Amino acid sequence: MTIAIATSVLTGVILAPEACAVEQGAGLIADRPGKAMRLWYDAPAPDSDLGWANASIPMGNGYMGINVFGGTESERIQITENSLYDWADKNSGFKRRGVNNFAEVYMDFGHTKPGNYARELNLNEGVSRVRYELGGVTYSREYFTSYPDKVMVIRLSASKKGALSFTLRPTIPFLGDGKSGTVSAKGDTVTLSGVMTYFNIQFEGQFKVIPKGGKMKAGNDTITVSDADSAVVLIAVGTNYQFDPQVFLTPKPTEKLKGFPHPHAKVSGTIADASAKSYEQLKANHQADYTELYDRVSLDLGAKEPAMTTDKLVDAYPDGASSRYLEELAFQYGRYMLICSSRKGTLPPHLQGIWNVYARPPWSSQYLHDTNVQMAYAPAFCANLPELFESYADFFNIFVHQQRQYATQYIEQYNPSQLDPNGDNGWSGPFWTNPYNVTGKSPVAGFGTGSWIAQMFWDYYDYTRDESLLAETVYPVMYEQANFVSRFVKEVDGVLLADPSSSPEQKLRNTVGTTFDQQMFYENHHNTLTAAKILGRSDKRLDIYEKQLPLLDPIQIGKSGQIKEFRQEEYYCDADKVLDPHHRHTSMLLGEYPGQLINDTTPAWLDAVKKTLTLRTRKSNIGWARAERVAFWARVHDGDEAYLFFQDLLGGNFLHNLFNDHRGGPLFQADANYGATAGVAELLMQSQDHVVSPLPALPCAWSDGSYRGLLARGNFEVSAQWSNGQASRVEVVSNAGGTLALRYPNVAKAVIKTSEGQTVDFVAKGTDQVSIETTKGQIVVVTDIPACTPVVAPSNLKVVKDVKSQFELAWTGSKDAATYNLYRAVGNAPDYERIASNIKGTGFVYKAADLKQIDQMTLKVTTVRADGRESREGATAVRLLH
Ligand code: FUC
Repeated sequence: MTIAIATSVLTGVILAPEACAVEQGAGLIADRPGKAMRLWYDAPAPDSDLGWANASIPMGNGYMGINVFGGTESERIQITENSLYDWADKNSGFKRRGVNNFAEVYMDFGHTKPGNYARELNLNEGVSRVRYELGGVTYSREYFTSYPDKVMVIRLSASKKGALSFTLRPTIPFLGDGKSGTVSAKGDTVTLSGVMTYFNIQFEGQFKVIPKGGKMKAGNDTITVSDADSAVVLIAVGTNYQFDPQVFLTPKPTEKLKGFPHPHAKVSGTIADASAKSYEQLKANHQADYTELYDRVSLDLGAKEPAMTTDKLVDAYPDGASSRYLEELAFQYGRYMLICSSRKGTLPPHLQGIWNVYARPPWSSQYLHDTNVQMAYAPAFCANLPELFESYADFFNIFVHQQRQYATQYIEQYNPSQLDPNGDNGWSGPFWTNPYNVTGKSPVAGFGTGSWIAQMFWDYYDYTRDESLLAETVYPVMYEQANFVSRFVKEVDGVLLADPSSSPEQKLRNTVGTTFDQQMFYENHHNTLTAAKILGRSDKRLDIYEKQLPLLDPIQIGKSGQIKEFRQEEYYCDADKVLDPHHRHTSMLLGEYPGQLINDTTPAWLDAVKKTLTLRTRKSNIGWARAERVAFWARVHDGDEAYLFFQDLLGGNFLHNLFNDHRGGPLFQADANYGATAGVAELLMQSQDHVVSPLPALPCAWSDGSYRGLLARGNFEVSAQWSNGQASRVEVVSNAGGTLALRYPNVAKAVIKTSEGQTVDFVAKGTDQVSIETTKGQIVVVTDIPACTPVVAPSNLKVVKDVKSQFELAWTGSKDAATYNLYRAVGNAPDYERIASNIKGTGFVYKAADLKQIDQMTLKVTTVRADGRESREGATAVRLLH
């Protein structure tokens, strides 16, 4: 196989690191460069809100989000700074005040009707470019946003000496309504400064021009460069916001930032530091930082860079021949967006990441914890960017102070007998926050939101296995969350339930023990206890968590064979008339994804997940819900069904600049961008039961390909190469040492060596799983994996002639069957017990002494092929005692 070499298409826009051709089997997958990935267009983005959402190019460094339009008469650069926040008015529809557009910056060139126009965003470099010709001169611009130097850098050049002239014109949008400010120019710098009054936010932006040749002249609020050879523009922005609990604990809005210094000194210092470096130094700093993150993972689905512009590529999907390239691009784009929007020391990504053009952004650009924040961080772990989570972890640690106060209030209100009079009641989960306020509970989502937040912290440890991180950052968050939950749950019929309880966004609210709350509570109690063991902690509360864990009753199977969302549900979605059977939220499945509760060791629950997903249908057109279902289906090993949702997302929700359109409008929400990346990662590699499984749900459409560097639990970096759907090579880098459990059909019959070619000892569990003791830094290479054709399962299982003490089963046979096996799972049991094997026909009469006592059981029949291999899937049916 040859990895495609990208060519510079039509435009002559420079394409940096090009992938080189690598023959199969030659060298490690892990040593190969990533494929050239870029978005490109032959026209600027239209100068409008629609152009912003659909066509502008997003950039960012955590300190600022940037949208570049690429105009030639006038360039427009829109800047977002996530702490610039207006008061969040209520009752005005979903477009509410919140994050406010920081600056609109124009560079006027007056270049009309240029030729050979092209602009691009190169994901390999984290650099954007514009290039066109006019009057025999080629004009070029290069843009990047640097995290280490905290600036945006723009270099403008012309192919002819003295041909570059422009006026830099920064402006403050939405002045007047709660926002005041001025723009003034002096020497080589334009300064934009003002106040957003509700929270008394002082803001400042500086724009420094460094021309080469020509003349420069400052006007009132502009700088004009004439007849220069080239120029560099540096941009730094800031506010007086600080990561300090005071922000959340001070009730009076105007006093939240009291005592924090005006950003002038900080912004001036940033500009001074950056301007002491050459353009090349700044670019090298940026690229060292950016590529260290971006280059960890590559994906090759066999696509070549298409000759069409990215807008046409998006419109052509899914029928176009270049669809694989768009799929690869979407995967890397989510990683790119997370790198732009989630950096330590800066606010985490909100609903729109770090990009907002409005005064009234959708849902205020808040942090919503009933799916959106968690989805933003889903790719951080599996797509090998774990340290980007620090942005959220630091933010959490300033708002948790307020959440502790709420926790005490709620225990007082809902379960006063469990109150700790000294206020040690843990923290309760917020539904939404913004940089200044955090709400308490909301019946829109249950208290499980807190444990879901804690799950991200657990994942941060589980994917990195850094014990000091566990002790300092992760364990306290999980432990305190378990503290709250342990006091909040109430005993009902022998189990411990959330009361009140809701399932996110469902209209049946304030009920008891929703699966959402119970699953999230269960996972956090479980993870807390695991962490305590690792750290050697013991105390009285841990004893309580341990006693409570088996009573948290996380999974209930309904009469349709589904995972119930509500305890009162019998058949799918019958708990109340207000419920929508096609709802975008599928929160009863979060134990399957992104959780770990439902996995390959709980096959009866996995089958119930599949049933639930089938009943939820494909009708929801919401971007993030489609992304989430890619992952849900991937975890039940149905890559083809998952792929349908991925296609729905790319074909139905992705805009020309690959921003996700939440539900038409277009209404940009970043969650599905991050979620698409995570979903693709789940198709290619999973490890929820701490067994590293390469290619667990490969769609047929991706018959050949390779990936490099996906991260598994245990801090194993996994690379794989496959053709005709069959893995030819798997490599695992053990970053933390420890036992590597690896699952792939026939892996125990493969050649397993170190990267130096030494044979590796392993313990086989059947033919499809091996265990290897690894040392830190060791690379395990698996080759010569004997091909395995999956066994076709039977279908259409039915219970017929049921007379209580016995019943008959009938099914449609499989072409692969030598015999069949029959299993049952009683009630809510996670696993099946085998009740018959070696069945020759396609029917079975089942008699058992206990049949009259069992109200509900799930039956499953599987195929056994002549070679002894059993089908992974089976046909299932629910038997109810009538
Ligand atoms: C949740 C979701 C919606 C939307 C909103 C911002 O309420 O249910 O689909 O993403 O957040």
